[in-house]
Amino acid sequence: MKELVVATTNQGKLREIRGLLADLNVNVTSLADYPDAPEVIEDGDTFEANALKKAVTIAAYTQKLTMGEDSGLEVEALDNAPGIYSARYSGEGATDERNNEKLLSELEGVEPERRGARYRSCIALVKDGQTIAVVEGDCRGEIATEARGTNGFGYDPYFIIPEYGKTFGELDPSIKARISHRSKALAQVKQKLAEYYKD
Ligand code: ITT
Repeated sequence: MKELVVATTNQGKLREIRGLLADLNVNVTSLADYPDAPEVIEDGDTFEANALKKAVTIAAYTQKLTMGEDSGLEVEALDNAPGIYSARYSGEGATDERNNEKLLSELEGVEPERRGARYRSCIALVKDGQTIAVVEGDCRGEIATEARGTNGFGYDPYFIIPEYGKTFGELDPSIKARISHRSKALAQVKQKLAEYYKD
């Protein structure tokens, strides 16, 4: 079976990517399957630079087709923070819970109409030092004032999709799989993967 390595340690992200690629008949592995892989230092200034760095570093190590995904939350009232720092927003030893606490405290007193935000996802696909694709997707929402629902991961219990009036924490994962930043980026990657695998 064909293998696609996803250069991630984030289980929430991996679960979504596996679900979205399920129809491709590809064995989707991750850094959990390559415990001795080099650590990727995310020192890029953009989602794209970090996604590429993850893919290039891990492709060089595995010698396999590798996907790097870098994503995050941009909040308008916070000048687009936490952005590329979303995973480590609360500093050393950051967890989803602490990141969410920090987000809420930064937005304390900010009225609903100024709580607009978007998730962004950039995905890079690399094999043998060649960049096969670099694509991006986004998803607009608003930041809630309290946690709602337990689905998803990261900031999802606070990320309201206005069209549904519900957070990604409350919405069924099948809806997130249709409209999320990651699903929009992956839809473009899937076209490249289909071409890549055609012979
Ligand atoms: P890898 O680098 O190992 O892939 P990571 O968690 O460090 O894992 P990122 O650097 O791309 O990944 O940071 C992504 C962060 O953005 C993630 O930890 C969440 O805090 C947030 N995030 C991204 N997509 C999200 C989503 O769909 N739902 C909730 N939070 C999300």
